[in-house]
Amino acid sequence: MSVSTGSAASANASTAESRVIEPLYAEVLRRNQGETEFHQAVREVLETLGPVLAARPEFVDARIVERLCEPERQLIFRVPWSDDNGDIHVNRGFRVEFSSSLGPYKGGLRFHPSVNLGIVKFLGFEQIFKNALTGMPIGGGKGGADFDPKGRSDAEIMRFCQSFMTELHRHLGEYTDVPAGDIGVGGREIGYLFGQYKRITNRYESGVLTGKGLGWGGAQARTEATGYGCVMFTSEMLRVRGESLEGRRIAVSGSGNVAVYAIEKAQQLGATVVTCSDSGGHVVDEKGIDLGLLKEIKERDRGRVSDYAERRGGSATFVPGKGPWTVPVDVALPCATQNELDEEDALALVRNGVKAVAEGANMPTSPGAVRVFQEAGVAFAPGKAANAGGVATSALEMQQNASRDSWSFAHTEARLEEIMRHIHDSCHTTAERYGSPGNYVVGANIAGFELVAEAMLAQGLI
Ligand code: NDP
Ligand code: 2IT
Repeated sequence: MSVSTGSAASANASTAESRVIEPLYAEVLRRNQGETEFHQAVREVLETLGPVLAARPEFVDARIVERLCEPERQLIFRVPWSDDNGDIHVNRGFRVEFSSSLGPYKGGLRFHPSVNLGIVKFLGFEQIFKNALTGMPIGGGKGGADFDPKGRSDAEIMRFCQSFMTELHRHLGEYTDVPAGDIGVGGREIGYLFGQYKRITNRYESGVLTGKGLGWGGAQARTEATGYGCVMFTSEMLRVRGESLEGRRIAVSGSGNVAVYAIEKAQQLGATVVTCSDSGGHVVDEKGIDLGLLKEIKERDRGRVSDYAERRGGSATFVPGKGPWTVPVDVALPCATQNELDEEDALALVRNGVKAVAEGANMPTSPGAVRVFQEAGVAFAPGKAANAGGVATSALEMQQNASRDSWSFAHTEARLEEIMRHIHDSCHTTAERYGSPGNYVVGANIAGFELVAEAMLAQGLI
């Protein structure tokens, strides 16, 4: 495929924008009212597709973008459960099966009180392009519930997961739809969900869920993969600029699965992570985060980062109520949740000399903040590229399940590294090819879109 360059190309791209993209976005707003995060995710992708639609009119004729903005299937269901006192609660469960062009629907489940249809759709939409970028045979989907796991006992979590799966199981299958974890869903929840799926279906179908325990079908390095992959991607961005992570100061937000393993890999590569956070505030530890202590508090005790400051003693302070973005650092890795880093935060980071920002979370950086980074020449990696290591390793887990095999940690981590390098390079070269060198947002969106669009064209009007 060839792409025309120069002013003719940009004129074509802006024609495609006004003829195709603007009316399409207006239609997305009209049909999905109130779903602000979904609007934001769609807008960010549409804004970058002008050049590829100008170069490939067959994508426009086949209405690929319109079809991609409408999920293939959306499921919403009641999840009733009883707490330890016997009181009954009713939550709302979701699974949005967005695109199966490249493989079975694949994407995590989020349990958080903020979950609603718009959030699940934004996550599912992003997942289509992210999963395409991995080069693995996986389509895009996402799900979850507006259930708040905080403060719930193991028995309550188990009953909730069982009720959730009692409804969802009929829509899943290793060739159909394969969920995994996300916010509020980790190894414990995947265990309860898998157990209930197995019981209802009477099938030991390992490949129906990923993020399983290592003794029963889980993959080495899946727990670490998202955080590790995000740091590997950052390292590649710096390498292109003739720099490295060694000796760098890093800010990580969040202290969950993605954050903890981003910290671990950053430390392995010789960087110092000086801050991390949770929804209560952030800790600053000038000696560098003590990862053993953080894991004990977060993974064993399900505690707070304020406990970290207390237990760490002298070197750490807890700052309640705000994110970590005013701490001077070279690299920022937002690894908590959507829209957690706004324009003001971005300006503070730029003032303090930040060189690279990579999204471990999904859409943590507001559109205004992305602009601030790009205008300041900061290397910026969008989540659909930088956090794709998690889902890529899920696909490696599915591969092992399909062949009833299990690989070593070193082998799996090496595969992850290869995949992250491949994603980096395809974003980088695609951005260059379409006239936006160094713009990883353009590169990720177009590279992911091209793969999905080609498959949709080949598979006919479905
Ligand atoms: P966890 O539940 O393990 O951790 C989430 C962390 O983010 C916690 O520290 C939590 O703090 C914080 N957080 C959540 N919501 C908010 C909020 N509204 N405001 C401030 N802080 C918040 O989730 P993960 O680490 O798995 O997920 C983090 C991000 O990474 C999400 O955006 C997720 O979609 C994305 N992601 C996850 C992947 C995975 O494999 N797990 C793969 C790719 C992306 P608190 O405990 O106080 O709520
Ligand atoms: O956002 C994500 O990519 C995830 N939560 C992981 C999805 C998966 O299927 O591993």
